Amino acid sequence: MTSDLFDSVPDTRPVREDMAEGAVLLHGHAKPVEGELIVALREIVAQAPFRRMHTPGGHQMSVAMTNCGQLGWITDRSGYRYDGNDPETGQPWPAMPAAFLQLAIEAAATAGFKDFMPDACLINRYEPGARMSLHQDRDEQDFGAPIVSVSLGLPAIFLFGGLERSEKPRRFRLEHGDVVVWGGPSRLVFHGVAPLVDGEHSLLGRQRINFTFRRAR
Ligand code: MD6
Ligand code: FE
Repeated sequence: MTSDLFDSVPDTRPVREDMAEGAVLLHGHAKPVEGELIVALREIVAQAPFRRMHTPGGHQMSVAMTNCGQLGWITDRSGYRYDGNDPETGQPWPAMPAAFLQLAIEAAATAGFKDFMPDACLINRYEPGARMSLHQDRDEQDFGAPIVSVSLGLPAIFLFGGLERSEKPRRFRLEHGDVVVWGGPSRLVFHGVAPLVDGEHSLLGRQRINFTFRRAR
């Protein structure tokens, strides 16, 4: 590891940034465990490869997805839902790795949500141009639990709106290692991701990976 002062641009962002009531951005929070996360991700993807699912309206998503944990989020012509099995293989989703679970629980606690115990982790892969349109996460049974979102790889612009779709979203840049935790009054906020700008990340290449941990049931 080189530590030439002139090699790196100092990171002057605050560690903790409040986005809204119940929503906090923890800058660089996942960086200390980036290696463990990436190794575990490779194992998951070997069992349950990324795939581009279809919305109920028949559109193919630009973001490719897979899951780990007891439940996985899926979408197809019949709707959005959680399922214990991967529809591609009929097998249970890969187990949630300990490093994932620990990070999610610890980040939630740091943000003030003490008893978060996720049973689902949706894994999103964005290649250049991929985007996620404004949506609410409302396929979970209990909106009392927060969502923990971990970003790795290329940076993205996260669109963070309000409780009505019409509210103009604010833009937050999410970089490698950033963690967003939201719940409480922000749990049903409309949000999305702007089209990914091409680039090259030193660990992950031309892609952004996002994990969202939820309590689905
Ligand atoms: C993404 N994230 O960052 C998409 N949803 O790739 C989400 O849709 C999301 O980051 C709920 C809570 C946090 C999120
Ligand atoms: Fe979402």
